[in-house]
Amino acid sequence: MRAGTGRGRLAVWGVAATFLAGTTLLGCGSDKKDSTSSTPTTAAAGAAGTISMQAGLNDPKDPNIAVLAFLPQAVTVTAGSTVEWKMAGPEPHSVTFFPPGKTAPAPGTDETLYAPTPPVNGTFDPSRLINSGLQPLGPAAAPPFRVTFPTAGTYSYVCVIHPQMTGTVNVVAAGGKVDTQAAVTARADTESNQWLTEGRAAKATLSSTPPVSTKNADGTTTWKLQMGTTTAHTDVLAFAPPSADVKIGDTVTFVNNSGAPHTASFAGKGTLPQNPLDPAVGKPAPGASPQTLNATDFFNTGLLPPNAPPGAGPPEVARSFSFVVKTAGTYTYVCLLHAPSGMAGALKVA
Ligand SMILES: [Cu+2]
Repeated sequence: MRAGTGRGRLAVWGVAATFLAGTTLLGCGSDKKDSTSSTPTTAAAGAAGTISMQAGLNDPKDPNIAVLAFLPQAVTVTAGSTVEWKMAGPEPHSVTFFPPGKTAPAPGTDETLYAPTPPVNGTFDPSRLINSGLQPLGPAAAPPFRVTFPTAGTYSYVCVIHPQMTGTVNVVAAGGKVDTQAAVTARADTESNQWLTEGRAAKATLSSTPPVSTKNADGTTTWKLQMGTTTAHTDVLAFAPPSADVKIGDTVTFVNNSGAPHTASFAGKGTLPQNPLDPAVGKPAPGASPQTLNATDFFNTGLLPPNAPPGAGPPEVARSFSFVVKTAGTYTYVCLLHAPSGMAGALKVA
């Protein structure tokens, strides 16, 4: 139930790179050594050129913090110019322009959008879907997604798995006032710094919030562990607390109050599914709640759905998974979707 309907869809929703990709940043203030804009294009007014920007960003100081924004949010270019979006990862994103009369469906409801819509790099046509698909889907940054805009107009786009990620390309006739690459990079820096500050503050709050515990009639305790948090412009991909001390016989409840789907998955002596599309990712450990933590085999909450729209998601019970811990030990776990962003934790049972 909790992860039943739409499990397969959710599985691809949070699709993530298998390894932590080395991030190459376009406009991150925390990484001033900007590899992509060392030679700013001086796109003089009226001249068509290529403008380079960034789709999303993981904090170079803390990969748990994923900026959910196009950097910068808006660009203005001359008709005939090309805009390229860098997809550094590890969190995947899309650059998707919907044709008139169509809007982005709710995340996870149309898997066809996760694949690119050919031609992947080409000329913008406002009458059709222009879609990068989710990128990157592997350990390395994806090649930039490029679109050439022949006609003046204002064109909006979104990321199909992060509805809060929206952007605008303003295309003006030759001779109009347009952005230089330097201006675009500067705005990307300003915006990314702002969102990183927002995400870091949210993580600090999440990390400093003590776990909620409830005393049970039989003397045991039920511990509620949080799976990430979400702000207007970021996802914090971290468990809270990252390491929890509990006693044999206690109950642990993972609850997802964030805006992204998550799992808490224990490898035991086995191995974890590496591919977020693996059906095992979405499959919770079988049995009635609360289950018992299996100390030796793969043990999974399955995909717990997000509390989205913020605060108006499914009831908490549908976003939770509970189990009793009966064997002493230290048990590490990860989110199978966000392990590349360092989403991991430990339970210490004594
Ligand atoms: Cu996750």
